[in-house]
Amino acid sequence: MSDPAADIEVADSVHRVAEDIDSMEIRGAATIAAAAAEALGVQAAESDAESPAAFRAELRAAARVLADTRPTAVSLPNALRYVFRDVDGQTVGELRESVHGSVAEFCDRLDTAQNDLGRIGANRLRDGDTIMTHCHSTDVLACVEAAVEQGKSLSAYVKETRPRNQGHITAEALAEMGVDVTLVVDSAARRYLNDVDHVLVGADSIAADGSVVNKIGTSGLAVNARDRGTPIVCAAQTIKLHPGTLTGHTVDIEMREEAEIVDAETAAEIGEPRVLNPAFDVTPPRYVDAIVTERGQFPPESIVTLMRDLFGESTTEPWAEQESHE
Ligand code: RI2
Repeated sequence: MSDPAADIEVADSVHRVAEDIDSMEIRGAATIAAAAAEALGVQAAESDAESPAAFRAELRAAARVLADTRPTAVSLPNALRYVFRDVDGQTVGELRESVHGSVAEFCDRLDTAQNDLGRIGANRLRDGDTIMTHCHSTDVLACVEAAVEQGKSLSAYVKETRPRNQGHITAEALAEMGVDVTLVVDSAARRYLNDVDHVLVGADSIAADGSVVNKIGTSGLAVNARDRGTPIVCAAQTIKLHPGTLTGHTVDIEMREEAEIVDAETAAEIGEPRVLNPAFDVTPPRYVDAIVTERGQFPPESIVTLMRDLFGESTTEPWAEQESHE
């Protein structure tokens, strides 16, 4: 039996965005969400579908290509869901317009949410405080930027975040804001936690029980921070809330290539060990002091109320519908 979905045309530029997300040229949960939404806009612009049904089928196929890239950051399917929710029209032209409108509105909301979240997170930070960061999170940086704009002077221990060293991006961004930056290897974090007032991390997904799914190494940092009595705060827009976890689904943890950890030659030299490269881990809610969103600050255990408000029980994937010849 032939697969009707295989005949559906997806724009080359959508495939390129998907490849860039997969290879982490485009990375960070919020950035991935914006890129995926914009890619749907490009699909709509470049489509030469002759019927509304064909146009919709192409849009679904484009969304599937994007959704299949990285499994952990729920901002990606949440972005696709958002765009699909508002697509409406009787003609291809009307549908195209409505995709563009929906994408623009989504990207505006992302920017506004990050600014609002930043102002709320900044209230936790006092003049002279020292933070510790893990990985690179634009939601975390928004909090620091807002605090700096309020005239607060801050210092930061920045964990390098093996294997991809996204800590370097954070170090550069914080230095540009005028923060006094110290870069440390991941395993040095505990040594410096006594000098730290707040651990600030982002999230790729937040589960209904308040667990924070974030870059590998977050959970160890949180346990150490709790041991030292240092508050750990997660900055995450509501697009990081994982609606599937309301109905018992778990969050997939992305496993990446061995080569990110050890090259083939070194692997051969050291006896070809099995290599595991999980990109994320899960920090249980008891190790998290607060989740800062654009809707306010929440204890992790109460995030479920916000999730129900925002998503209900809806976990639909409109792009996953079976294709048929129309
Ligand atoms: P923002 C990143 O994942 C990090 O885990 C970071 O904390 C998270 O996305 C959120 O990023 P990756 O894409 O949305 O580097 O706050 O694997 O920018």
